[in-house]
Amino acid sequence: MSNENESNSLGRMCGWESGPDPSLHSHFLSQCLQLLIEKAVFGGTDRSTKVVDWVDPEDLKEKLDLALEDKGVTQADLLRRLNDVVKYSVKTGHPYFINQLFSSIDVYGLAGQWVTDALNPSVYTYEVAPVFTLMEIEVLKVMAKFVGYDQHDGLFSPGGSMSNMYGMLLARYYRFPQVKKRGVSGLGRLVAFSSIDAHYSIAKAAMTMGLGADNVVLVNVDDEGRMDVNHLKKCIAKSRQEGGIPFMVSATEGTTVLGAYDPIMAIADVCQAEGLWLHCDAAWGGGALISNKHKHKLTGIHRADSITWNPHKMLASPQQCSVFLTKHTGLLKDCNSASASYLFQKDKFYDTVYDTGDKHLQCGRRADVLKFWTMWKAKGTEGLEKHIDQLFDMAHLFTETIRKREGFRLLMEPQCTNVCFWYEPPSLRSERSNPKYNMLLNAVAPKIKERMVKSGSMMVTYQPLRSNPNFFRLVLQNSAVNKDDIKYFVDQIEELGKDL
Ligand code: ABU
Repeated sequence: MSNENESNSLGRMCGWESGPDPSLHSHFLSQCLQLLIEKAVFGGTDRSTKVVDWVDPEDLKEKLDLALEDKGVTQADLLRRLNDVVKYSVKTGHPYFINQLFSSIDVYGLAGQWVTDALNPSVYTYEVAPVFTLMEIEVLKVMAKFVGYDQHDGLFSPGGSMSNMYGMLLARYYRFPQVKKRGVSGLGRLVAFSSIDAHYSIAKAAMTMGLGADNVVLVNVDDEGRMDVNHLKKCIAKSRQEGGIPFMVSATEGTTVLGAYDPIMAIADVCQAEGLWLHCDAAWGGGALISNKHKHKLTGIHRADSITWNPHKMLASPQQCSVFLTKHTGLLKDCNSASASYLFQKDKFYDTVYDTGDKHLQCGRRADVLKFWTMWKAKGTEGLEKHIDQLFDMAHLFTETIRKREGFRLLMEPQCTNVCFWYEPPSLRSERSNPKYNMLLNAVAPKIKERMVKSGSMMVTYQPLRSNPNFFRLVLQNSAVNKDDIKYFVDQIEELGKDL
């Protein structure tokens, strides 16, 4: 910050008082907002700026002045530190950040996030969060309509992993309600099924809930990464023969790496015949439900007993915003409530049906709904649909671009906005029959990634999968990504890798 700032109120020590005082804090907060607007929001999304200002960890520790000391610093010093936080953080809103299943800055979502933080609510009772309680009910209702549920319950949770665990919790409670009081010891060996490409949170939920990760049976996938339903049937039969008690299947709608959509209708038929709970992890691919053009990918999702759907992924709401929905009304509360008398008093002066907190695992809970509601209100459903359609259009353009470009090879036809591909440098193009070819190709993506991160030119992730050597996964949730950007990604990967 400038010297001029040092000479006004920013030059004072921050002080120990926590209450806001206009004469002490107004200018400081304005400066913080200015920093965020200029350097994080607009600076961080400007194509002429770097996605990341890479510094090795030991050097970054030095630059950040992280030590916490007895004496506080001045407001000007604090602003300098916050400036460094912005400078050295990855600009995940940048159009060239296509590294994870979240990205972009939605300004309306951000405004909602800022309002949430200024109000600092905890959404457990209507008495402390009246607006957010009603807003959650409304947003869940509209999302359930997109799913096709004719009755629903739901909640906002801190991420897709937690939402998936809610699915497993309800599945177990639905079949064995005694678990709530008596615990797991008398239940036998419960077995869940998901595909080998499912998110690791299914295994984590089983670890956390006392089932054990080995009791999540990983079902094979077909050549396009979708759950093999015949193998699912065999796995269920085998598990029963071995004394297991199958109780749920978790289908994935938009797998993390390949973006595959498991066949819901066929899986739902199996679950119906076998008496199993069907959970759909649509954390990533659920966004397609908003698009008339792409919602067919999730045909049959209304048959799921429960669903995970993360607006912070394809719908590009700010982190974090994960929704759990179920068609079984009242089950969340029956399963999770503990009736704390200091929060959920029955003799309140208003209708305590609006004290929704007891159906959650959390007590204190951030109002993740506002950022998403603000975006939706601003853009309308039509705006959200255009956003989704643009993502699929750009993923298609990228696919067609690399299909025609020498040196690029698709791993498979994309189903979602994930596009998985290899870049083969000229030196490898005549080596496909070399027994070391896969080993050599495996080293290409990590090297290109290192170069792109160190230069800050873009960020795209890579991974191996089964016998496939490391390949890139482009993934789009940022509808600011345009045709020029698509060309830039291809050119950039070629430029960084052509000499390898
Ligand atoms: N929840 C899955 C995120 C992993 C990824 O961004 O690839």
